[in-house]
Amino acid sequence: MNLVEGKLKVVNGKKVAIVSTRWNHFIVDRLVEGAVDAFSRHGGNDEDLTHVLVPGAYELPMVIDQLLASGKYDAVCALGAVIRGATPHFDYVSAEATKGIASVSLQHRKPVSFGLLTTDTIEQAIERAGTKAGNKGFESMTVIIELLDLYETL
Ligand code: INI
Repeated sequence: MNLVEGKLKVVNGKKVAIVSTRWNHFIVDRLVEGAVDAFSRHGGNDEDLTHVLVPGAYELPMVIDQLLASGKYDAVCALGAVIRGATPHFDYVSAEATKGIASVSLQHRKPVSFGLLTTDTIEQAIERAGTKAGNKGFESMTVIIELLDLYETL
């Protein structure tokens, strides 16, 4: 049996963009720190990493689309936090962001990881941003690193 899998080592020269939201920046900035940490600790060079800020999660897909259409990036790590609170806005924003992120990845045939927290409370988001449930930004970047290597093989 042939096993095909990606290695957890940054493929040399691959350009990665982190796209993160200003919304909930107190939490999302921790995800960005985790993603940058994962990139450098898996052998990535600082000059191969670009950070792009967008207003909110709703804008993630359209900006990722622009970045991938430019041909300058091999993969995108999308980071944000949509927190339910007391508004139905949550459902619209999180649904559009989720669908859009999956869709741009398929459309451009490039890895885009889903580092968007969708939680009921701020506490749940904080738990996933470098406290008791780890750091989803770090995890999202390790997914990108694995997929870049896997796509090279495929
Ligand atoms: N954007 C977020 O990234 N997180 C949220 O929790 C959020 N809530 O709750 O409304 C949010 N809304 C803004 C939205 O993403 C757009 O930026 C805005 O609607 C303008 O298009």
